[in-house]
Amino acid sequence: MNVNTGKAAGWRGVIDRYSEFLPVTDQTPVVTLLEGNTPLVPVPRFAAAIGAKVELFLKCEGLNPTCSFKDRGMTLAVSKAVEKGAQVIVCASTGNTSASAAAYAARAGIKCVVLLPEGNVALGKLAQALIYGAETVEVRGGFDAALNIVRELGLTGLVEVVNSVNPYRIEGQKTAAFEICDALGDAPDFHFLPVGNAGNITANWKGYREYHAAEKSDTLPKMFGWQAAGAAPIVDGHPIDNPQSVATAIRIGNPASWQGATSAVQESAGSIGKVSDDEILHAYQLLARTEGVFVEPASAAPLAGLIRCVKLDQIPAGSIIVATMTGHGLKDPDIAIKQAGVTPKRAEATLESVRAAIGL
Ligand code: AN7
Repeated sequence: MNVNTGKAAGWRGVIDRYSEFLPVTDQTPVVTLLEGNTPLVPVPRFAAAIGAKVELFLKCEGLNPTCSFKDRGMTLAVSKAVEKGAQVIVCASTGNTSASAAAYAARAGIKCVVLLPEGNVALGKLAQALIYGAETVEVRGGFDAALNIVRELGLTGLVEVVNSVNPYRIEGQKTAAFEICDALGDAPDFHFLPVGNAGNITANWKGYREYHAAEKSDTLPKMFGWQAAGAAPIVDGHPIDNPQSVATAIRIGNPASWQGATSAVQESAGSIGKVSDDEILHAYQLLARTEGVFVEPASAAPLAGLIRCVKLDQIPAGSIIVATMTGHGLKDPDIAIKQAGVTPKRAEATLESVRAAIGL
């Protein structure tokens, strides 16, 4: 079967689609799982529920091959690693980077080593690293300590680091901004997204600027980044030793792309704020119930931030807002079950018993 015809024709991943903006040549061996091309979903019921008179769209990055935005950067980082002959890639991760690295390494037929903060990685993400066959090491410490070890491992020259300190990660991730502009016909007025290691806010802003410079869009958005209150080094102005949040993805105390985040916010006249775990979980559940969109807790941070901005009347009516939903809700089933706060009702396998259980 020719995979370039029939059902498989069309989308061939972000490197194929946006190669003119990426550091690739005809010689680059493209390692892809056909990531990108994610839906930009309008969510008017959620906007109404929070009293926002805006046009709100969610860039649903949980619909990538490993269910997070990380695949955009990983396709490029792994392709470039293979191009230069690397045999082993390595990363530290709160879970999504490791899931993505493990998948793309499997796809490329190379080895992958992931360092995870012990006890603080959501179940779905751990399952991914293990099933894709990555050498998985739980480190007794947080993400920041694990990233320091990975940086040192990189200096040995024996492995290729695929954390976002690898510039190809940022290059690949900027394609999300291209897709948003292509879908809307221009940049939105505001772009809201969660901030952990700060690679994604850096990447999206780079994407908007490059598209604008190439005259593919006429405007630039204001970048609004959101950290979890217990893990908000950029907002608080100093690294956090023991970051805490229900949103384990963004439990990061010393972001690698701190400077990139600060520049994005300053250059775009945006801001970085912090939201509490309660605010995150409220937005998380409200989104699921008003729109049927299930994201992981970290992705709800920008929605919690939007709720706050609307209350403070900081968003002009009629604004076009995009919020990045960075990861799928199924990544972290434990939190969903806990937050829902109910267990299934029980019934005998009879009509009467089920009718009694549901009160119908
Ligand atoms: C769902 O996987 O850092 O600010 O090691 O998984 O670019 O770090 C994950 C980060 C937001 C923050 N939402 O993005 C990792 C990791 C989700 C995430 C972020 C992450 P950055």
